[in-house]
Amino acid sequence: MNLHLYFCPGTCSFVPHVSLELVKEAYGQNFEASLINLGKGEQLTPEYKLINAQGQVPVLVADGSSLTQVIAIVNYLHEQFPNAKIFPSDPIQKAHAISMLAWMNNTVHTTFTRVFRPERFSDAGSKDAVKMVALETFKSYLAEIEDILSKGQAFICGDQLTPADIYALTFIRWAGLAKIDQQTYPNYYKYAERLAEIPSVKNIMAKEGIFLKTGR
Ligand SMILES: N[C@@H](CCC(=O)N[C@@H](CS)C(=O)NCC(=O)O)C(=O)O
Repeated sequence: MNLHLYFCPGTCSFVPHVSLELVKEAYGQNFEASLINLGKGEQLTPEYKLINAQGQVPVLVADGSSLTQVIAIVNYLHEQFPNAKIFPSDPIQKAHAISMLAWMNNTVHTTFTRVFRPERFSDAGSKDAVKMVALETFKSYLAEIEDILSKGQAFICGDQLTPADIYALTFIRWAGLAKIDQQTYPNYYKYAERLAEIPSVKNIMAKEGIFLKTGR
């Protein structure tokens, strides 16, 4: 089948990018990946808007059908390629993993968007305040993740890697980019180091040209 991902390095599209690598490892199913440079506004071109009218990455075009939203994409890949073990096969464990992923996507991520692009959520006079409040809220979410990981489990939802882990890795990278000291979260950082050595994750980090350590 034909799978084509539109991604931007280090953004949330990293999550389905790693899922596609798991599919490739398990099934030998290749995928194409096209880089959309968000910094240059390539997500806003008329050509890209035909692929995703919302002007965002990720998009997965699967046999001509354009899928958007991280959760929908990774769930589709899991259903289509169960042996890639993108989610646990047990329904309740899978539901827990989707719950964690949804919190990351609709709460943690959207908070960080206010740190990175406060001008979209404020007028000129309130931009710095919006950014400051969002930064503190984002840190509180990082602390929640640190708390989960301090309990000694291998992955955020137990003993299996899920897309929530890849999102967590994305957030600790974003933390460094926002000049938050990544070492404030020692269990989280050690876990992220371990994740970055998993072959599928390592391959996609190399392909996107991204590193765990960001900021100073
Ligand atoms: N809820 C969306 C979030 C997508 C999203 O926020 N993508 C960001 C990159 S992390 C983006 O494309 N931003 C471009 C822009 O906002 O101009 C999803 O799950 O796909």
